[in-house]
Amino acid sequence: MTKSEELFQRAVKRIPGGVNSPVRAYGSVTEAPRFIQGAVGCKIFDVDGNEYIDYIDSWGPMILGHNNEQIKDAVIRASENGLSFGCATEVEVEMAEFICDKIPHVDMIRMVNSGTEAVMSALRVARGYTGKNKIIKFAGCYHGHTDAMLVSAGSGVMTSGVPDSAGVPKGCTQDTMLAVYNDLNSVEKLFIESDSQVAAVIVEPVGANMGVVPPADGFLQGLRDLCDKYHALLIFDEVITGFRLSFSGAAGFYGITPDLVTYGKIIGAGMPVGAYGGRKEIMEMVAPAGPVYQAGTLSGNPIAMAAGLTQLKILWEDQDIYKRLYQKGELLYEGIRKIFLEKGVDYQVNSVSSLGCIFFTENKVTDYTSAKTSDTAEFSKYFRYMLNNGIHIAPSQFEAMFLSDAHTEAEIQETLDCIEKYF
Ligand code: KE4
Repeated sequence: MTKSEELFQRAVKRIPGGVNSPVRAYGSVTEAPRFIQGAVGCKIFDVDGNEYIDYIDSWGPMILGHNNEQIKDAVIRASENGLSFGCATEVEVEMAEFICDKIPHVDMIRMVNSGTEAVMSALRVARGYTGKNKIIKFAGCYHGHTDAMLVSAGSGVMTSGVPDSAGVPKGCTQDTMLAVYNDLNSVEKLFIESDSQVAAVIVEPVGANMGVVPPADGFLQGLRDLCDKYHALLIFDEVITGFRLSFSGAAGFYGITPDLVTYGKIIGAGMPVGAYGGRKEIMEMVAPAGPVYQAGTLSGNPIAMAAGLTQLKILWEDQDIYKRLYQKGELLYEGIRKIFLEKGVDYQVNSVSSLGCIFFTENKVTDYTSAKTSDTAEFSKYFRYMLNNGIHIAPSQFEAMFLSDAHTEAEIQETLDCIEKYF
């Protein structure tokens, strides 16, 4: 028995499913999860001494690669003053100023402790600001596990959400309406049906939780126009794309201005940080400045701020990283497309810059319904082959591969060689 297997046997006795977040359990790929000892750069090491090229990257935060020296030093230095005070600190002001000075559509920002908290809070602010209750989300988009967002029908448009988790009362999702990603008509239909009672449309500007689904040309601008037409707020959930596609995230990459934006992952550099921000007149609704309540014991934690601010400063000062990430993405995903072409494999490869994935379906994947035509059993076989050949990808067909600045051409070529051998 491997140490990972032994740890998993112990874990399942004390932690639901043996993990602290479901996807880590490898449930859909019928393997015992690898327990990780450590990581550096683009490599990750499990407790049995196996080394992998890592494309999970902690689900996105490790854009510079694991265990970055400057970030580690900043955490150690900050921890020498104490771990948490529950009081205002200078680094929180520096973090807020740094982001607001550099991202045009963020006048004010509030730190929280996860992407879920950022989304939950942004939805509450949108409702408080507009005085409306309805929220439009897209089937297949994941915005964390706040009750109102645990609605994601497979196909078609539903005009009122049906919870897809136990424990979520209908009342929590009755104001959540589901549209079809990349289908502006499905969105306008909901605006009309709800008699313009929509507070906000929330969208992953690049779908990355149904696998990677890029926005069709005009989709994001169309959402912007519909929100203006029906007086709703446009919320970009940039927990994955924020500071990844550009320093201003997908908003900067595609040139679309959201009213509110949510962040996670990269903003904390691996420490528990989320944030939401936007126009001043909206954000001044948030307590104690305004009537929308939101709070958090560890929000703006000084150690987490030291880590996140250090990472953001590195990204800001070396913006060539975004070109490097784009080029690495082209190398990897175009490389896979070339292999499929040569081998007559008719699976799909969707990508946007450093984000991408293989869909095990011959259908073009443009939304949740088409994503779900993927053969997850075939994916599971592929996952196990890659893992056992030293390539660590997400244990689910409906996740993204994450490239970091630490991945070099050598690792990308090693990955392509492995994929070529498999297919
Ligand atoms: P967290 O609460 O997990 O920090 O963020 C929730 C969230 C919100 N919005 C988007 C677009 C997200 O992708 C996420 C979380 N992403 C998943 C990966 N698909 C986190 C991994 C996990 O759940 O363990």
